[in-house]
Amino acid sequence: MIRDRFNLNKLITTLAAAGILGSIPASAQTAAWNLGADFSLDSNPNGPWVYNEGPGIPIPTSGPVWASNPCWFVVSHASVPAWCIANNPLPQPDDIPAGAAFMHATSDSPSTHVRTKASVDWVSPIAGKIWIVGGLWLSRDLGRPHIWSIQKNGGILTSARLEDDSVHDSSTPMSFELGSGGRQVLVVDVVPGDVIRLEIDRDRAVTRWGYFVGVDLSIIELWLTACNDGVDNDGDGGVDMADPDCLTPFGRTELGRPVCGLGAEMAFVVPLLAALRRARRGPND
Ligand SMILES: [Ca+2]
Ligand SMILES: [Ca+2]
Ligand SMILES: [Ca+2]
Repeated sequence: MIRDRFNLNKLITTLAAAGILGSIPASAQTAAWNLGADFSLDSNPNGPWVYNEGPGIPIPTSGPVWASNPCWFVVSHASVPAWCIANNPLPQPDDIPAGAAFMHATSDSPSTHVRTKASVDWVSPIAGKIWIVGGLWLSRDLGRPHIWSIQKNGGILTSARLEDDSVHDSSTPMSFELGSGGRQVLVVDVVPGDVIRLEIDRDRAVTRWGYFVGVDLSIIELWLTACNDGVDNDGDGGVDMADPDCLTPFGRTELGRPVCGLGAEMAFVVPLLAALRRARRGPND
């Protein structure tokens, strides 16, 4: 059975009742998905999620591997590529804490995949606007930088190199906002069947070897606000997330930031993301 989807509407109601959200449109209905919270070995595809060994090639086998964690992995290729959830942290000096989703990219050796680029797909069940939010980190610095991209229906929205430099770790992942497309491309219009793909591969110009990459990935449905309406509402030249005053696409104004504190918008988003990540440690575990 597919794990119950995280109940975002319940969180919104709770936060609104606590006075954190201010006024949310009465019509606001939204949904959210999180790679780790939704992770399951029951089937692949798993709801909207598809764990791929290559583009459009779902991995057919699953079981405990890599510190006995639940993984989809390619049995005949030294258990890589793999998509997993860390019920057990990977032993130090690896940096995959309990509760994190992680993957292992392909490697180029006689026993492992040479050509394929591992990815995870989210196939949209909705028509609307989504926000892709999260980031990545290398589990260890072994001279194996990786290249990641986020794609919509095979077209690259944004891409970057995950450097082998210790800057990003599980406590400070490399935000998807640091990709080539900037922040605004992470707000995407979708119709049912659209494929949002996160592809992660070793940097083939540098290394033959893939490694473990921690993956924090959420997809959040948006309702219409000034920070996702496609309009430069305040005439400063920046539209929506390209306007520095839009901290998130939930922002209700493109005008200046609040003078102090987090502001209502971030006060909403910070607990939302924390709850999405915690959802994994619910009673289903
Ligand atoms: Ca706008
Ligand atoms: Ca603006
Ligand atoms: Ca502005």
